[in-house]
Parts: sequence; structure tokens; C-alpha cells
Amino acid sequence: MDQSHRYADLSLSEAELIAGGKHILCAYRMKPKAGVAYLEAAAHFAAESSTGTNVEVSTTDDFTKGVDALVYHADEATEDLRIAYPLDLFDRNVTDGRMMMVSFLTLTIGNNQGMGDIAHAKMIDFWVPPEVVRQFDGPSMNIQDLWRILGRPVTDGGFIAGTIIKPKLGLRPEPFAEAAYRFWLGGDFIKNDEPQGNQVFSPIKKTIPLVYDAMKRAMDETGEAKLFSMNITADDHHEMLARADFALETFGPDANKLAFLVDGYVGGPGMVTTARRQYPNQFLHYHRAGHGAITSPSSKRGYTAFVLAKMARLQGASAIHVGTMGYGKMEGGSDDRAIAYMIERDEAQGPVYLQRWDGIKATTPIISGGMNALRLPGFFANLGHGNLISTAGGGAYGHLDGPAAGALSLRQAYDGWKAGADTVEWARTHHELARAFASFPGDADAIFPGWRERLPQA
Ligand code: CAP
Ligand code: MG
Repeated sequence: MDQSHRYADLSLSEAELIAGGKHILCAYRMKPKAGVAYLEAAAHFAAESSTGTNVEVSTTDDFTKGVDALVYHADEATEDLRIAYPLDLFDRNVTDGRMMMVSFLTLTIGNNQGMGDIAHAKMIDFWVPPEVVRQFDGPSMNIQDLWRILGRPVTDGGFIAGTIIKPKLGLRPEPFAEAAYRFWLGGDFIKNDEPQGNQVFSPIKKTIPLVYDAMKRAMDETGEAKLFSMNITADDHHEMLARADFALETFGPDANKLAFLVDGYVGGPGMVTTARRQYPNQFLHYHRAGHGAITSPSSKRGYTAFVLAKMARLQGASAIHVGTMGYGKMEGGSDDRAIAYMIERDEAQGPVYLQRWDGIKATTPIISGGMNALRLPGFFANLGHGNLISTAGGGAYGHLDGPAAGALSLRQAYDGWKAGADTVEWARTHHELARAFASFPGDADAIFPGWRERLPQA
């Protein structure tokens, strides 16, 4: 049934919709099934994403039609489909009237993902008006709060050298805490790996006190503050809170150095908002494990990593993994810097929309995934700055001289880039960085051909 007479209005002006501020705009790459007219498929897509279904229903009245989602742009040749969603469509909290991300997802990327007349559709960008920015929590903490704790300037406080306790799983409490202690002797920030939690061989009630003890010893020995990002991911809200509350109690006077990590993609928006609202004084670390199922360029459904990061900032993530932009082990390319710019700036251009953030706090980019000291300089050059957290697991625990040396090599790589130095030249006077060449010779050969002659001491 062609519903384009109701769910499409190609006369609508995107500029006027933006100026009006009464809609959320979503841009998709949509292809209909063979034999289905593009505008008919687009209109059905908008119907299923708002007030309609595949047939007219007798209960529809004029008010209903007033909150229809409307296709305002549809280009079959480029698969460019853009839909305006009236703000009144979206669910509001009974507790405080705020908007919720799960409603955004249910409508804009819900049933429309499995329709019989749509071959595929993927959201590549969305735009929210100032009113919507004001109806979400936004970040309460970000890297500036970590710089403050580290005793750095709260503007341009620079690179935070981080790691992930590796191996990913299989360490019992004592070796886990020892691994943390050894990294903290050289680095700033440690996170749980995304699946690390309360495994039977490393119960939180035993591991977390040992981690805190390791942190205190490392702080005493280095004279520097240290940071730990603890995974509180769980199915049950009460379980999440039990983990977080235990850790806060354990860290006591150093609770301000404790961040909470949530596996936000697999856990879903409810988990992110629970952590954001229950613990507004803690840095909220959004790990996106699993996102590749829909964000990968090989997926033609779901939404992009760019969209995921925008949603995370609205919800209030202090930081989110943004990928390594072609410099690490995960999928990505240099243009992914647009993801970092969108979450850290007060105004940024997305693939379709210019988004203004109305002065809410930035969300900090976290780069992780196959990173080490040798891969960092190219990453910083591509992004244009190093005001971020890098969590390098293999890049620290794979360093020949141990994790503290691995941590120092990360910092030295940043310092060298910041100084505008040639990395190999800088390594000649920075031992741990030089040893990173020997630790990761494959990367060294690929990124710095001829390094061996210039770094005989590596
Ligand atoms: C990296 C990592 C990260 C992913 C995250 C891992 O370890 O801990 O979770 O790379 O990817 O489990 O692989 P390494 P992204 O540093 O040892 O590679 O940041 O793209 O979400
Ligand atoms: Mg991991």
C-alpha cells in the first residue's frame, strides 16, 4: 500500500525543520526490495517508525496524523533517505520528564530494521534540536576531571597513558593486582577488559581490594595519582549497583580515582543511563564491544559508529571508544576522526548534519585496539591532538621490558609527537620508546622502515 500521500512531504525544507527545532532528523542509507518503488518503501519505513503500519487503521484521527514521521528527502540513486520525527513521538520519563535513548532507538531504528519491503537501511547521522540536548543528561564528568586529579591543566591537559589488564581473562586476584601495580609504575589509567567482572576465579570482593592496594602502593612510589576504570556491567540493575557501591566503599578516600565502565552496546541504553544517574560523580567509561555487528562498513543495517558516539554523548558518557582510525587492529579509517570531533566539540559537522551541543560537556575519545607506542604518533597526527585516553593492552603488556616500560613508551611517543620530533630520532634518547621498536618489530618495520640502522640500541 503506497502511504506516501501521508508519510512523505518532499516539499519540507531541512533548513526550516532545523530552524523550527520541533523534530529529530535522521538520515539513512536505505534500499527497498526489488520491485518496490523507492518513495513507497520510504513512506512505509516512516509509517512503521512512527504512527503507522502496513494498512490504514480505523482508529487514526487528525491528531494522530499530526505526529506522523515524514520523509522529507528520498533519493533512490544515492539511497539517501531522510525522515523528520516530531518530538512528541518520543517517550518521556514519568519521574522527571526527560527523554530516553531507548525510545529514540525503538522508533528510529526499531521495526524499520526488519521490514519485508526494505532490503536494508542504516542510520548514518541524526540531528537533535537544542530542546532535545536539554532533555538528555549529557556528561557529568570527562577528561578534564581526570586531568584535575592527575594534577594537569584542565585545558589541553594532554595524553592519558592507559592500559587494559591483559590477558583478557584468566588472572586470579593476586596476579591481576600485580599486573595493575606494574603498569601504574609507569602509566596513568587502567581499565578492566570488557568481559572482566566477577568471574569465579577472580571474585570482585577479593580482586578490587587488592587493586586498590596496588593503586595506593603505586601512588606512594611514583608520587602521582592513578586511575582505575572498573567494569560494572551486569544484566541486573541491582547487580550493577552492588558492584559499584562495593568499589566506592573499597576505594574510600580515593573514590574520585575510580571510573565506572559499562559495555554500553551489549548492555543497552538503560545500563548507560543507570550508571550516569546513579553515579554522577564518577567518570562514565562507555565500552562499545559488539558494536561492529551493525556499525561495521560491511553491515548495511543498524547505525554507524559515528551515530553510536553521538548517542553516547547525549546519554552522558564521560568517554567512549572511538576506534583507532586505521592505526590500530580494529576496523576504521582516518575519516573516523569525525567521530572524535563530534563528541569533543561544541559544534561539529557530521556526514549529513551540523550538530550544535548547546554547551554540554564534551565526551572524551578513548582510543584502543592494537595500539602501541609506534602506532600513536600517526594517530595523533591524523586527529590533530592528543587530549585523549589511550588504552593499550598488548602495547603495554607486550613491551619487552614489562608494563611500566610499556606505559612509559606510550607517554614518550606522545611527548615526541607533541615536540614535533621524528619518532625514531626521539627514541634515540628515550629508552622505553626505543625498546618498543624491539618489542613490536613488525609494526616498526611497517611504520618506520630503516629504523634498525638508526636505533642500534633498541
Ligand atoms: C584492546 C581491547 C579493546 C578493543 C576495543 C580488546 O586490547 O581491550 O576492548 O580493542 O575496541 O579487548 O581488544 P589491545 P574499540 O590494546 O590489546 O588491542 O576501542 O575499537 O571499541
Ligand atoms: Mg578489551
